[in-house]
Amino acid sequence: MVEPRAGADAPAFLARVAEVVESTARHDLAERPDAWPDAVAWEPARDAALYAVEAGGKRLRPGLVLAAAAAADAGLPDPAAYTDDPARPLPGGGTAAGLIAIATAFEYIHTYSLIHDDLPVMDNDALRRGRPATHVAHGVPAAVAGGALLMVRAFALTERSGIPERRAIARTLRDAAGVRGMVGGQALDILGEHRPADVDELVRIHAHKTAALIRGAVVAGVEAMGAGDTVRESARAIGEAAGLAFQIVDDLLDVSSTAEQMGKPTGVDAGKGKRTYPAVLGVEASRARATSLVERAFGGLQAAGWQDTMLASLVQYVLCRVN
Ligand code: GRG
Repeated sequence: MVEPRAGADAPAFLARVAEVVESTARHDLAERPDAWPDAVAWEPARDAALYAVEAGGKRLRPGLVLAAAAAADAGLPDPAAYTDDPARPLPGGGTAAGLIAIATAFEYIHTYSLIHDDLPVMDNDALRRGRPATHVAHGVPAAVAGGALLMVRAFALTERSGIPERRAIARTLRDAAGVRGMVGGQALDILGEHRPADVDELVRIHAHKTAALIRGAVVAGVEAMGAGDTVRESARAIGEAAGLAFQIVDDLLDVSSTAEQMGKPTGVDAGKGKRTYPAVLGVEASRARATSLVERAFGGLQAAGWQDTMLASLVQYVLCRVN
């Protein structure tokens, strides 16, 4: 059996992704949408949105868009080819710049969810990505509006990406972000807080709340390459397994890491009545489950012939990350 790529190159790639996502966001958010009613309302929302995007983060979701695209692009070993040359033509039509716009759209949806998740009416967290949460730095109204702005601009970026498959990608993004995905999972999570959960319920919550967007990022990457149903299904299965593993590792890091490492408070899930994998399964069984999900993703990578790609490195990174 061929060993999947070990993942040591993932952090350097994600650092490069961070640069292009931030530069795309700065350029995009500098432009005032025509529909925005007046500059008084626009500027606080834009500033809050930019503050949240520029605060950092691992940039996993945009990294997955680019890495999945590269895997479907005749197994291009290094998706930095896209970040280094935005004019690079893609096999399915469009250019690398369009792919970067779609990657940024996924980061926008993720960042909006973090802004809203931290609000006093939700998790009420004051620290995020190592900085005061957006509502702490910019006030609650601007944080709510900034999150909404990112959600809307995600679809505007997709629409304008020039990628021929952008309508299919917009559907993938919508399903990943909406009630059939992240919003639905958050609702399930909030409505059930302080009630005991079994493992099936945990999987249901996190398949929607966390895994849907990660899976969507992998699917969107191959869709941008004009992939057919078989490749799309491979991407979906890999993204689903990686996304479920990501949340388990997140829960484990809440137990084992410091706030400095994570850039957000740790050790707080239990006190908030959250249903987490370590609480339901214990630490050892949770780690074993995350490992087995990543192995499942590796099986999918190998079956697709993608074991030596950056996508494989990012899947490995999901398990080995320390923040
Ligand atoms: C109103 C019901 C309702 C929903 C609104 C707020 C919201 C939508 C959804 C919450 C989704 C959420 C915050 C899921 C958690 C996913 C997760 C584990 C995030 C951490 O991701 P990282 O570690 O963060 O990739 P960085 O900062 O590195 O980008």
